[in-house]
Amino acid sequence: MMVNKEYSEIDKRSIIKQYLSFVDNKEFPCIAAKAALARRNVKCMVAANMACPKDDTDIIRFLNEFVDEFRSSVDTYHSAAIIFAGPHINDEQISSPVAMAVTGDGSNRLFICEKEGRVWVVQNAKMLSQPFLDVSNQMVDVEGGYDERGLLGIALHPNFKTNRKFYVYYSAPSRTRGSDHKSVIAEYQVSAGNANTADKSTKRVLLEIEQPESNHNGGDIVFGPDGYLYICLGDGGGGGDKHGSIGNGQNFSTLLGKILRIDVNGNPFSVPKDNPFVSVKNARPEIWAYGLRNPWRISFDKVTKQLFAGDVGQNNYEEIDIIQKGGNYGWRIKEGLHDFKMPEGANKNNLIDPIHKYDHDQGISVTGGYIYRGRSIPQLTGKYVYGDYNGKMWLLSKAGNKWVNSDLVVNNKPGGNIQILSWGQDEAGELYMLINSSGNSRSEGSVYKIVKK
Ligand SMILES: [Ca+2]
Repeated sequence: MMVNKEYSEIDKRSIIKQYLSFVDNKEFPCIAAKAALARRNVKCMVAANMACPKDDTDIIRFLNEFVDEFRSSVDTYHSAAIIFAGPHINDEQISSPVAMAVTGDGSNRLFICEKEGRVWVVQNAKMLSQPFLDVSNQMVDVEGGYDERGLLGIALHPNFKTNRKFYVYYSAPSRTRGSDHKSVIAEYQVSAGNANTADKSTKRVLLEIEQPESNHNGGDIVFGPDGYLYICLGDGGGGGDKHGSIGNGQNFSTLLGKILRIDVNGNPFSVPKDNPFVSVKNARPEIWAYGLRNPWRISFDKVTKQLFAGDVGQNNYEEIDIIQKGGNYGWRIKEGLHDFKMPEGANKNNLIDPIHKYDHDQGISVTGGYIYRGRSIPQLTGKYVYGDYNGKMWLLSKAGNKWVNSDLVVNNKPGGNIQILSWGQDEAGELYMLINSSGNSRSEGSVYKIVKK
């Protein structure tokens, strides 16, 4: 079914109403497609041929054609999910909150990582006065404003409730020639006598990765539903994946430009036997997926168990990927869907395209989020909520085998220039947005909960 331009001057809104009423009457199963159309009936600028779609395939094709046409003809549209942010957890003490973890022990505590090296506990929307952990003296000096190094990730052991173990990713000084710093994955335990303090004497280093540049460090660490730890590493930085003869993203002998999967219950860790490259010669066995530039924030959907990643682009395209075992996500062969710089000998077959990409007229650096699985905002259920460093927020809705993007409209979004640094998800599946607000002398960090209006 084609968008019919002959209709472009007639009452477009009524066409859409007819279409939706058809959908309603037939109890059409494609709820996502219907919702996507509904969101766009506020300002309709295109007409559509109203021959009735007969099945899911038709409605999805109709929708995709409609959406493409619509996007090129209209500058604003509205999301069905009208929500707002609050309560404000903290405005004074946190600077650059970049990661959040929850315990799963029913305490509803949030562990918030400050890039400069401290972890704070938030309980009942109040931040405790003493940090849970401070690793700043083991780190490189990190700028509070723009610096891609720092305390970048935290993950609590699946058996945290009984073994009190957790893991952090931070940027430490390196004496290795050619290194700017090294990424460290370390284990700690919570103090036996105080659930809100880490015992620094329990530190155990699992992995150290030399970093040739200060940027593109990935840094998110997340336990999968399989109990293994997934670790994000960028391509080594510097721009254009320029290190080595073929860059790092397509090079199996380095952990850079990859998502790793390890078993933390080893000495210092072990590699799961079913990792995809364990029997490939000269390949690092920790690799789970490759061809990534700077995976910045990953998450597992609580229901489908799929792994979502935001992969930060070079100069033109940001992307969202669903990460599969052994998958090649294309960098530096491609940036988004477009050719970038083909490394000699690289395999350009079987690249996995992003489920969504956007141009740099929309944003500058993607911040991967979560599939919403909370209860308080049913309109968001099953949708991937994410954002950009420039402060924009979107959601991706699945329509057939495609993901359709729309603006996430937030009622009382914090004012001024905000940078979305990260997202969090609590035990109940509710979402949090971790931001910096610039404009002051120091970057002020805040954590917002996304709640229903
Ligand atoms: Ca890619």
